[in-house]
Amino acid sequence: MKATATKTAQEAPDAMERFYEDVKRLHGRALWQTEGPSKVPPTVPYLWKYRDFRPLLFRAADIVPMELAERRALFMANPGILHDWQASNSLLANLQIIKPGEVAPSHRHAAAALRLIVEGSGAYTAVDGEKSYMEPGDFVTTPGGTWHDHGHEGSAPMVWLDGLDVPLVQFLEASSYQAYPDWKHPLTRPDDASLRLYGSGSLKPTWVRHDAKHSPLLNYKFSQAYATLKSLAELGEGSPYDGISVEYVNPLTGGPALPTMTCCASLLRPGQRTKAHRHTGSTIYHVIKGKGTSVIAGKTYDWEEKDTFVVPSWTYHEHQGAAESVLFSYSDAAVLKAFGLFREEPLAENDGHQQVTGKFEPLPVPERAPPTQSRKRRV
Ligand code: 1HN
Repeated sequence: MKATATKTAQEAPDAMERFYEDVKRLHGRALWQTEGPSKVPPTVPYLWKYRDFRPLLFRAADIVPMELAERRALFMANPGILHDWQASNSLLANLQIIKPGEVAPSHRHAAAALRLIVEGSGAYTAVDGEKSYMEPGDFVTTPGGTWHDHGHEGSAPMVWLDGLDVPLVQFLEASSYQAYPDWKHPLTRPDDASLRLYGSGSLKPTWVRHDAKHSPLLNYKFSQAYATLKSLAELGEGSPYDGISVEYVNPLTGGPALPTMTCCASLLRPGQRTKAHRHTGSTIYHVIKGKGTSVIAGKTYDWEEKDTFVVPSWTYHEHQGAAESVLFSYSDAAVLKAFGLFREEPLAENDGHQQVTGKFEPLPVPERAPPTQSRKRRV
């Protein structure tokens, strides 16, 4: 008996097979059977062209009634994630169209949402009883758990990008959804009240209280963000990796505007090229203005105004503006930073990678010991 117990896996394959079967029967798994954390992430870099999506959105506006859709939205689905409609492992990105006179009904969900306005004006998002009127380039928040509906009081269809943390919330099995019993939640506060209370960023009204985890500001106006970026551009190049880049923050705490999503606007001066780096967290970029190129994992993506693209976690990327460009981005970095999981590193010169020409030469894979039977995936 003693001799059998000290035999290696190679010497006693039948005993190992029987052992694994016994473990599996109990819904157990031996740690050394799995390949551990080396799972390849499914998110792949991808660019969605607005010029391809726009005709589909307008067709949807013609043929899909609001009563059927609730939100007339087309998802940008990552080609690496075959089983779902998500843009990355943690984030959704979709384009939504609303026609003049329509109201998309009130509902609330645990997932947080943001809007980045793409075209049109005259529509509002109402959040917990406050209307916020939206214009192109505005960044509008719908924090998790808040009642929200959209209505359009303008004269031409309006389109925006929705960004949501739905896949993350689903992964945590923390999802919830509730439709408002009537189509429209009542209005309880003056229009754009949060903008008037908190829009200055540095002057805080002394008499109001806001204890929620999310920013009290519902609309970060593009006019203000752009003026700030232009003024900062006069000071220099900004971040080596993102250009002249600002984060949309909670004016009360300096933290992220939404607890789960880090949202930024970055200006690239004409011809400005950033250095390549990689960091944890998947990021969705949307081109508010301009045109240029990003090199992601060694492949070149040519973007123009209103396009959307995704940079997966831990993937080298760099940007170059062919004209003055403004990129909006949202990522799950807020979550990673809160839990010590955010890591960042520049593309080191001479480390075997070559990202700049669009060719990607990965580091030589270090020699590893050949897998023994005990390291093989058996399930
Ligand atoms: C949602 O509630 C909206 O309220 C848009 O406009 C897109 C995608 C998935 C789940 C909920 C909205 C959404 C969504």
